[in-house]
Amino acid sequence: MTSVRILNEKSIPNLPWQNRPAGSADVVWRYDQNPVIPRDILPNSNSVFNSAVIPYRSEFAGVFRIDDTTRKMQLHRGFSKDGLDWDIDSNPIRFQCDDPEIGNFIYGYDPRVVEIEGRYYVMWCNYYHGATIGMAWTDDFQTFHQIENALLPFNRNGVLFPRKINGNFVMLSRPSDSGHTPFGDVYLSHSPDLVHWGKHRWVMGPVGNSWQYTKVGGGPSPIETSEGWLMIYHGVLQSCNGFVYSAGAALLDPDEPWKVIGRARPYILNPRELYECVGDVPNVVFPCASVCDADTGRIAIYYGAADTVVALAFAKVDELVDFVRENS
Ligand code: BMA
Repeated sequence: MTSVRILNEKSIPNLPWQNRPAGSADVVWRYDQNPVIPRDILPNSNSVFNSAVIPYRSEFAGVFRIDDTTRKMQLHRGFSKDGLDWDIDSNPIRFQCDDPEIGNFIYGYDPRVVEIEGRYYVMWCNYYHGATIGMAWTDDFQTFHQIENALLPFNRNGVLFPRKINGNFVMLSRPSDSGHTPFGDVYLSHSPDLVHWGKHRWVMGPVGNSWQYTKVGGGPSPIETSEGWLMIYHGVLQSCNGFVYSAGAALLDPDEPWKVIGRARPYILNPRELYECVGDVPNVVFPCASVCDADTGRIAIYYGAADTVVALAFAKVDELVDFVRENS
């Protein structure tokens, strides 16, 4: 065991948590009451999945992907005292935007939320002549100020790091095409102001003959540790029956985070429970948020299951870091 220090995280005494089940050796284990958010949490929700949760004013806030019963994909805010029981606004978020062309919301999905210097930033897959990375900030989860789309279409899985690195905001993304892209590598881009993005770097691609051989994409915001940035991401395998989405873990260089310093060969979570294998899109686990308690190193990972519900899993920072190092 290495002694891993967690940097830049807060203490979250009310983090949802269950110990690893007796007899299990898994590095990530599931909440035994999954799914934590049912598909019909709103009267007109078809599904709620691939959603973001963040500590907020000693409780939790979230931005949820909800597809309604017309199958429009929208983003909804929600609040919870314990990260388990959620009060989700039945009205979708209406982003304020100075530019009506950018603020013309057609659809949004797969949100991530990160706090940087006391402000909350939401990134999502946003329609602008194709899927790209939409971005907004909020101080209160009431008013959301939309800024420019970060990148050109087609792109998905925009994930901001929780702090500037060498003076720049840093974001992972996955350039793609207009469909259910059968390829995809993770790239990293820099910005001084969250509007102008450049200094693009390649981070990682698929790995042949594995659970991540078709494409990979960012997941939650990376967690900063003394051993590098702990990155949880998704990887896809194309079977004769369609895509299978699993989750993996890697370590990125502290100062030049496009450099991968470790990447576990086995997945850390894959679809095997009924709610992960049966739903609108079978065989999908898709993590979008990880909440880490600095005091204990506990992580609560929120993930979409089968494009239908939100599920929760647990891990410990030091164990995940060790897992990456021992299995790279
Ligand atoms: C991806 C995205 C995700 C979804 C996944 C599996 O391309 O659309 O929202 O969870 O496919 O359907």
